[in-house]
Amino acid sequence: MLELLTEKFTKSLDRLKKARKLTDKLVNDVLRDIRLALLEADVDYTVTKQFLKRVRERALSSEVKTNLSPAEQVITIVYEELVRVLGKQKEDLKKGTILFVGLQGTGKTTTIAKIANLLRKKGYSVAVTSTDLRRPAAMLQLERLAEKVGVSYFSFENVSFAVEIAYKATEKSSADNVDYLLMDTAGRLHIDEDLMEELKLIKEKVNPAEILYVADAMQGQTALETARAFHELLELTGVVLTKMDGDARGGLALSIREVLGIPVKFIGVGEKIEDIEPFYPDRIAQRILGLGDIQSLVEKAQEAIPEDKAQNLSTKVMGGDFDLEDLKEMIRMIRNMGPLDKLISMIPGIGSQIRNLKVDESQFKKIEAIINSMTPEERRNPRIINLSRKKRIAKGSGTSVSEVNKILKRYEEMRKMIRKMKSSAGIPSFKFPFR
Ligand SMILES: Nc1nc2c(ncn2[C@@H]2O[C@H](COP(=O)(O)OP(=O)(O)O)[C@@H](O)[C@H]2O)c(=O)[nH]1
Ligand SMILES: [Mg+2]
Repeated sequence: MLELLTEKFTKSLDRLKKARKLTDKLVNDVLRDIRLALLEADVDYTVTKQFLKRVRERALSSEVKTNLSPAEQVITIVYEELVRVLGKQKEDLKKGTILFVGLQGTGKTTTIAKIANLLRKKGYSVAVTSTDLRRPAAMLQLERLAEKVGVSYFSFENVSFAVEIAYKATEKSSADNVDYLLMDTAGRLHIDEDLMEELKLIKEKVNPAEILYVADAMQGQTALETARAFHELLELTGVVLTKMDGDARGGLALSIREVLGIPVKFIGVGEKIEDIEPFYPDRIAQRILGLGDIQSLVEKAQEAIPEDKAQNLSTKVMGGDFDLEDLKEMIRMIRNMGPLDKLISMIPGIGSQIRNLKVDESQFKKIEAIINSMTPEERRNPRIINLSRKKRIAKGSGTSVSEVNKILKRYEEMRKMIRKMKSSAGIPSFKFPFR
């Protein structure tokens, strides 16, 4: 996601880092780089122009603080302006009926399931319904997803009008005290008068708390015009950008707020139910500038690892009796956090540089298999693992003696490193993993 911008921005800001003074020429050079990067990323032309104008004015004005290096000055300004373009605060969803609209195939139905899952996990009562009568398969898709996520799916027999379903669903949701009713609508390949009329009628009938426009980020600027047409008719309250995982450019994310004045509320980053993130403009700006996204990383870690367990493990590690059982637990916790390549991309300064590195998750599976094939005694005291034990472990885990050796060696190295960290005065407290 956004790799292209991150790469270009990082490169251009690197030039600044080497400079001692902020000259007009330097600022102009950097702005030229940024301009190219933005246009290449498919950011709207007017948005690009205004963005650069603001950065230039501020960079060359007296506002510039002298206690910052030239690079820090410009990076701060670029960061603040990026956040501005992206829309400042993250916006929450209002309770009530939420209507999802957009063209066919953009990810409406999938997004409804993802958001239903998020809201349900927060403890809200959530129901979903579909007004897409033209395609029975579309209704079935949502019904299945609702079941998977564990939220109610409202369906009505013998109803042949979308507007009627919409109305009945809202009645049922107030009778059932539902906090959020997520309503799917039919999509078309292109804007179509009948469909727009239907959406307008639904809006009038159910008076939704929010109307979210679902846009496929990979469609770039053409999506901007479609979004405008929907906005003119329905007054959208927010946008969900899907398929950000596939779009390295991200132009739509930077343009839509500025051009239409509607906030991006969520981004879809994959096909699975969990692959959705609330849109935090400041975090996105940090990612674009190659500063990583530490907050999201920490939140993922906190979700995956219960506080007491992490605390326990860190005490154990620092206590010196770090055994193979602990190593296994550590790997399990890390794997719980999600695909590693996605996590790595959030690490400051590193993510953008090693984006092509494919993390080999099978390595982790192998280590787990090897540790699983050991007896509890062997895990607590790996020193007793002699050749015949190694042979048994290799056989049990479907690996080889040399692979078992490799893991044991790495474990020994880790133990040594931990001991060193403990004895060095520079590290007052070691917290696992990020706290
Ligand atoms: N990679 C990726 N695929 C997505 C995302 N959101 C949806 N999709 C896929 O896009 C396709 C169309 O999604 P669907 O929800 O049926 O679109 P709808 O016609 O607007 O309801 C499906 O194959 C989804 O799995 C996303 O954020 N990332
Ligand atoms: Mg659909």
